[in-house]
Amino acid sequence: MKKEYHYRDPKIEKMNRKDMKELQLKRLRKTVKTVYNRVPFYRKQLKEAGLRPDDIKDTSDINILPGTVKQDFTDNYPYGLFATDMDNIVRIHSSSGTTGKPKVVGYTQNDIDTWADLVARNFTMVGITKKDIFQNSVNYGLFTGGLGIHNGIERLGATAIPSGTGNTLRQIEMMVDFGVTALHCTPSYALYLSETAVEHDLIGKMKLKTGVFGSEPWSENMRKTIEDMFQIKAYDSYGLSEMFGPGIAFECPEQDGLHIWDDNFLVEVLDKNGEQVSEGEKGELVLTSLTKEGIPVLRYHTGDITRLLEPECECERTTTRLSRMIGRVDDMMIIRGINVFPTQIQNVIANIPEVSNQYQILLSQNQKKLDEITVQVEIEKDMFSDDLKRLGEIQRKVAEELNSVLGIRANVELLGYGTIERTGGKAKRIIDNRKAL
Ligand code: DLL
Repeated sequence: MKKEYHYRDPKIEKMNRKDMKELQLKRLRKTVKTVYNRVPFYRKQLKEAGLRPDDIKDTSDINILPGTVKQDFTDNYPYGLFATDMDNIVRIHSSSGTTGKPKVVGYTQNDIDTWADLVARNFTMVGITKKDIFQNSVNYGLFTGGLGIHNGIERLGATAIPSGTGNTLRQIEMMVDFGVTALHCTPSYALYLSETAVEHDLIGKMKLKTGVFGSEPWSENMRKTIEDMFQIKAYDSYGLSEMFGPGIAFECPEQDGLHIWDDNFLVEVLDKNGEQVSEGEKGELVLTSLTKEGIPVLRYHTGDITRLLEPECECERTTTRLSRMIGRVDDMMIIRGINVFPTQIQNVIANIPEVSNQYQILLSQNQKKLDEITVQVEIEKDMFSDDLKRLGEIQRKVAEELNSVLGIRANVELLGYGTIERTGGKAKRIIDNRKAL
């Protein structure tokens, strides 16, 4: 018999705001005390700000606490932010940035358990049960998406298939042969898997019902495409290594915003001046961990842009709710004065049937040192690539749509179907050639 765990606690998921704030305050005070006593980096910052743990009297006092940024992880590489002896650390994950040393995160056994509970809680929310056969098609290794999701599947009691990435046709065959009902991977890999399944006429032989996708930004139109191709429901899953990994925020069956688990994280969405935005407004997601032991983190500036939604959800959960991630602060392009995120471009091309969902953005400078943007997009498989007149029409259509929806003038290049590399990891969408000049 599979052991039953109490990963699901409706009392917590639907807790009233007052009780939740009390729980958060208790946990926040404990977290601040721990980092003050055990992490020299935080102790120094708190002392410089003239703060002691007892100064935290209310969750709103969060805004007097110092913040943490990605650079602090690299500066304290590898173990400088750990709040416990290595004897208590049972696992390490790491996530590489584009420059410098990777971020290293450590987990106590309690952390591994809390994280597995969170992931299992998310899966339960979208109706996945221990009867499901769950394929995890992401890289198993230092990336948190492999073991993090895997532990959640096992915690739930579902059957885990740790298929990893690569050999896409074999992945599809496994899904058919093993009767896979739930799938986790990046949204871009989901597209590739679905294209391959359609190509080999295997969709009809699948039992897939639920897809859980995350680790990179994706658009609403891309969701529709994946759902149509696989004939499933597709849910957005958000997370980051600094806060355990996947399982931090997750959609419910309403597919209308992500629930972020207030019993584990204190959530702020801040504008450029560091002020909390109002509902509906965009800002940077800033998170404070409330239950982590290995690396508790105060006010982590995730670099992810989201919107704060009204907390009331049809599903009756009372958590803070966020829109899907719009993009990263560092991925925002300013093109002739207009702010554009890759997801917005993705959303436009996902609506044009003549082109595939795969795209790349090239940034360059012209002779006058003005920024130029080129969007490379693949024509759909069944389009004839030798009909130049038709290709010209498609090219113009993409350019016009980008112009009318986003207000940007972009060069559009059409590529043959399958030209842009498909990977099981995070897709690289922006190639910035400006730095090379
Ligand atoms: O990507 C953890 C994860 C694994 C999440 C599997 C979901 C599924 P990192 O490698 O540390 O951790 O990257 C974290 O990825 O700050 C976001 O910029 C981006 N990201 C993660 N999920 C989403 C999402 C994992 N659903 C960084 N939408 C984050 C948009 C996402 N961006």
